[in-house]
Amino acid sequence: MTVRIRNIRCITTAPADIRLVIVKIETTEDGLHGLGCATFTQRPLAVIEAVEKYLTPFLKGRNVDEIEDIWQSAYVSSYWRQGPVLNNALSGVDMALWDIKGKRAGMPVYELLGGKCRMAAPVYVHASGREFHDVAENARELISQGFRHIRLQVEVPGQATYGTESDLQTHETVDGPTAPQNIFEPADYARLAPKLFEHARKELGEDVELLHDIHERLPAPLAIHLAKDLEPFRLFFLEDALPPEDINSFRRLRAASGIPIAMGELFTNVNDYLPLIQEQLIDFIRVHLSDIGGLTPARKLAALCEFFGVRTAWHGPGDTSPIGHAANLAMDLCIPNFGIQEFTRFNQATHDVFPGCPDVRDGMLWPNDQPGWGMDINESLAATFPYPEHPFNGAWPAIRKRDGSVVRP
Ligand code: GCO
Ligand code: MG
Repeated sequence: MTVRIRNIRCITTAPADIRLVIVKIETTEDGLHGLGCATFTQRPLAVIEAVEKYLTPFLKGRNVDEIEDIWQSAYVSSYWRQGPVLNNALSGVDMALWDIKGKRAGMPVYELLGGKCRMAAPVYVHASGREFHDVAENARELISQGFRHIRLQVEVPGQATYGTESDLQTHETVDGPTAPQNIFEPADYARLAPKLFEHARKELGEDVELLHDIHERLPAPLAIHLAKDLEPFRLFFLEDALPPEDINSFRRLRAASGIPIAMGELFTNVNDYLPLIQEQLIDFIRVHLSDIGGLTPARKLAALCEFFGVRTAWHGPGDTSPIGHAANLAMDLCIPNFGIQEFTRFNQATHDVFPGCPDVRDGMLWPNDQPGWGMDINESLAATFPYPEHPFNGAWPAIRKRDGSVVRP
């Protein structure tokens, strides 16, 4: 008998103090529901509106089996498309439908996609600190826990540096460029980062894979310089060397340096990946699944990358919900061109709210092999973790140079 969408609604929760949005699809079959990640942590309220005011009425009554057609028709139902709000809304629905399909088949989603070609997904985790010494100590601790891939970030003294505690969300209390509060000088950072890796290689040796995220904070000439300066330290990859607005400069970066390049967590239009893949200007594709519209577009991109020797490194920060991590993992397990999985460990509250969270062991993420995503959400517990107070409902704070000009995130 045809199973239909009975209702689509959003569940908000913040068990790790990060605003998550989960989409729940209830069906006409008793007890059968699906969960999807629609987390756009800087604009969660806009996503909820997009789901509940637009997709819910549009999709109520649809046959849950028709994932591709639901994706295609919902995608164009806004006429203008490919932005993070609508893509996240669509992702919530898309992932929830894959979850339902898996449950109906009695299979984990990776079985629907062709089955495992690896038993678990090697992950990278983050080490950071105020001084080189702290970063190396944190990395050493992670290595002792079995991790083999570590991303290193160090604070530029006194500056709001991505990936470190100094980047905490301080909000401007004056407007405009007159009195910058979160100061960041790209050139200071570009001089410091190679020294961190020199120190880390001395301290940690050669047997660990090291990664770094520029987080789009450098203009192209500085990014190219940094890429060259980092070459001796044999990085696994260098991430977001340039902002999405500057993808043309990847040709210059590629020509100048042999460093492995990862790019793409900020793209929301899948077509932006095409020149980078076709021209082999990157080695790893970074995709925040919910920001491009879910599993349906992501699996097509992964297949495209396979033909160009580009490997995957799906985005896995704390603002990917556990459902989003489960979707990342499902793809990691069944695609041949998997590269690495970024992973942010779940705290106990997150495990409690999302029973079935994938498990990390021996530096790898393991599925629980249950149907669908193999996960659920405890809604009454989720409700006990409301969004933390925030003057702008989660917005990213402005980072500025000393002269007051805004620096990209
Ligand atoms: C990463 C990312 C994140 C983003 C965050 C934005 O590589 O993990 O850059 O830390 O900054 O997801 O909300
Ligand atoms: Mg990043």
